[in-house]
Amino acid sequence: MIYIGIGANLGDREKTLQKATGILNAKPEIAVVAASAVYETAPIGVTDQPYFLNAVLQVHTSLSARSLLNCLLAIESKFGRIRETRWGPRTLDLDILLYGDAIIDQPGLQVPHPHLHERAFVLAPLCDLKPDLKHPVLGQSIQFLTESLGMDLSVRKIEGLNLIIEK
Ligand code: GSY
Repeated sequence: MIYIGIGANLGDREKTLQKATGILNAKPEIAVVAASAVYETAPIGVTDQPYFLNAVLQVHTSLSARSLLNCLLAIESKFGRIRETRWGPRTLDLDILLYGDAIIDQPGLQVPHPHLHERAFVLAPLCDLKPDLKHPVLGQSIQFLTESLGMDLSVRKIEGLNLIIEK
């Protein structure tokens, strides 16, 4: 199973997450099968920027990891995303977190996502979807990794806000 992290901290963040999920699901080669709750999260990296909305999507796809990445980059640029500042604000961020059990280390494509195990804004929503899933490199479950971060006040689930999945 494939997991994609989705985030936004500029503009109408909720609308962006919803629209991007719809665009992804409208691709014939991709099916979004589940979406986590949406979390409001404190920015990591450059901290002097707006809070993010983050969620995780579970998808099926016939695309290779590289083709999926290219597809995600094309969707990001539709939302006016320019990869200027590495840790800076963005209208939309789409990251491949896990591509089944694949371990990939190529230019521009690292799977599992190299920061997956240390980011509450990824682990908390992923844990909603698949707590028992094992990290392919570390061998530890997503629940274990989430709990290892301790109580994290930087992420807050937004009750009642769910991404709608329509084909
Ligand atoms: O790597 C994803 C972009 N990003 C985020 C994010 O999505 N959420 C939070 N909370 N902080 C972030 N810093 C960066 S860079």
